[in-house]
Amino acid sequence: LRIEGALRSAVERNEFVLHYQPQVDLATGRIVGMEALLRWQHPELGMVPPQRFIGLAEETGLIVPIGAWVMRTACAQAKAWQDAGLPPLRVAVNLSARQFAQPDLVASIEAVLAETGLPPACLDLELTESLFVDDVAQAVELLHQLKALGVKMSIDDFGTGYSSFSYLRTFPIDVLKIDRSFIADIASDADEAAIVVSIIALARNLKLRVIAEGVEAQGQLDFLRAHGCDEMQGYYFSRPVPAGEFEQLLKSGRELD
Ligand code: G
Ligand code: G
Ligand code: NA
Ligand code: MN
Repeated sequence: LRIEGALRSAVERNEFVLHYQPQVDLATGRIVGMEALLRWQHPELGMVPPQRFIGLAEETGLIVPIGAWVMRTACAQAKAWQDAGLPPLRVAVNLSARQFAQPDLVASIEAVLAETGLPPACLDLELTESLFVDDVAQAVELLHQLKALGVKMSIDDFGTGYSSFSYLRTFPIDVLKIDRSFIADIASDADEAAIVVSIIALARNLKLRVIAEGVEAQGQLDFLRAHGCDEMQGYYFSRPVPAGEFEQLLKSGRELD
């Protein structure tokens, strides 16, 4: 309860920050995107991890105003870096079920793009499969409306949810993000390896880009490269970092080797 009250006032009190984690192209070694990840810096509780408040924010509906703040802040940041002459990046923003169910979702994203001036193709919406199960027809319609804005769409945590291959045909998505639980043991476990190889093949055949999440080790990277994965995200290259650090990373021109 205490945490709910605190969460309620966190937006006005400016207690949220975004950290950014690089997404790296495996062919060039360059940073091509970033995922915006929400952090709550409470004056007394300290840094509250998302696992402790995203669920509550979701239940209480507070995720709607918080999510709107995330969207605005991430798009404004991406545009500011473009304007500063840094190489244009895609910014990925997580959408929760509550946000997905808001009747004004499309209009609100359109407004953020207009307000910030970020090219729509630079915004990537991360969706989980669970968003599609309730009403598939309505989800398809919504995705088409989002697609019409020119934004990109990714399926987050791919393979862990209600993976139905039929929606991959009908949904206008651009990217599959392989859940990190599959990446952990790819270098040693034949079954995990087989799953990852199959997801990469599936993405290729459907002309989707594929991003491996949670890459922590050279062996995982070698495996993903050998099997034609497009991009990686994970501690091996960088943890999610505050905007200032991310900017330094961009300016340093550091590449994955
Ligand atoms: O950020 P990790 O660094 O700990 O994130 C933990 C969880 O919180 C992940 O499942 C991630 O998708 C979720 N998360 C992080 N930022 C956001 C956000 O801005 N919106 C939503 N809906 N979920 C987020
Ligand atoms: O659910 P989603 O995929 O949006 O959340 C991303 C989560 O994964 C965040 O909590 C982020 O901090 C975490 N993460 C990012 N890279 C790594 C990694 O290499 N290893 C692990 N264990 N977690 C990671
Ligand atoms: Na995500
Ligand atoms: Mn994920």
